[in-house]
Amino acid sequence: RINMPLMERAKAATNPLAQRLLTLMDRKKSNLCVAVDTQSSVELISMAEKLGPYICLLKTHIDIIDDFSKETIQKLKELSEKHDFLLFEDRKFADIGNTVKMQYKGGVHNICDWAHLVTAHPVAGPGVLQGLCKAGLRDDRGCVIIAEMSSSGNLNTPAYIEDSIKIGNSFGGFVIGYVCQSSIDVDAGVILFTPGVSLDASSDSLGQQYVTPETAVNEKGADVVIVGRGITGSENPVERAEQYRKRCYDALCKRFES
Ligand code: UP6
Repeated sequence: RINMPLMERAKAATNPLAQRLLTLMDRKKSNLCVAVDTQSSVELISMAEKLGPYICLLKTHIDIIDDFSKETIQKLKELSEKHDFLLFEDRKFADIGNTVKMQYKGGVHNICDWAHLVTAHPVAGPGVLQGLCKAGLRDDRGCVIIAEMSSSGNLNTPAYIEDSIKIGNSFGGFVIGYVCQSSIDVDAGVILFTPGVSLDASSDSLGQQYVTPETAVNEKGADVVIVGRGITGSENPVERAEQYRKRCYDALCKRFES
């Protein structure tokens, strides 16, 4: 998996959305996911418009938006099509199946209607995925399991990570990959996502820990690199996004060649 080019991995993928994302990454030469953690929908849309050309995924925390409306979602959908990126809502579902089914499909956010991908903690067991599947099993919907977090003092032991993968593997039609901090052993068509990446800082004041794009790709096995404040908090987010895109994609291509 580690050294296989994206299109070979897309062919190996059994999950249609994993196939679509790997192909998109190859076409756009981007394995960059930007995390736009803002409370303003105007800012969210403006970042999506500006950064769209450089990214494969736009990661949201839709529940932090103060002025959320259906129009926010309509614009995100339009920009996702215009700039060829997928929408990734980092909801981190973690409850029993019956509750997450309603959290996914209901409420003002109706996440299932617009987010191609969502995240889930497997701490509650396979029920979380059964619940999500009940609401959203279709070809253009998928889930990324949080196997290991980037924050200091996290409770993700090696046994937890291993068990997370077992749960994820048993939902191969819906789970396209894992958020993790180490090069875990998964099939070629499965995608690893790594947050905690910055060129400016090694940590924040609330437990986040950062590495460079090269460390994420080479040492942590990242296929998709997730960058938030390193881009959105900079003076020129567009220039910064292109810089991260290039560093992340070059590192990935070097990995294929090694
Ligand atoms: N995130 C992490 N670490 C994890 C899982 N998710 O940082 O283990 C998410 C955060 C945030 C983004 O919720 O949206 O990735 C990282 O943002 P940052 O680059 O600004 O720290």
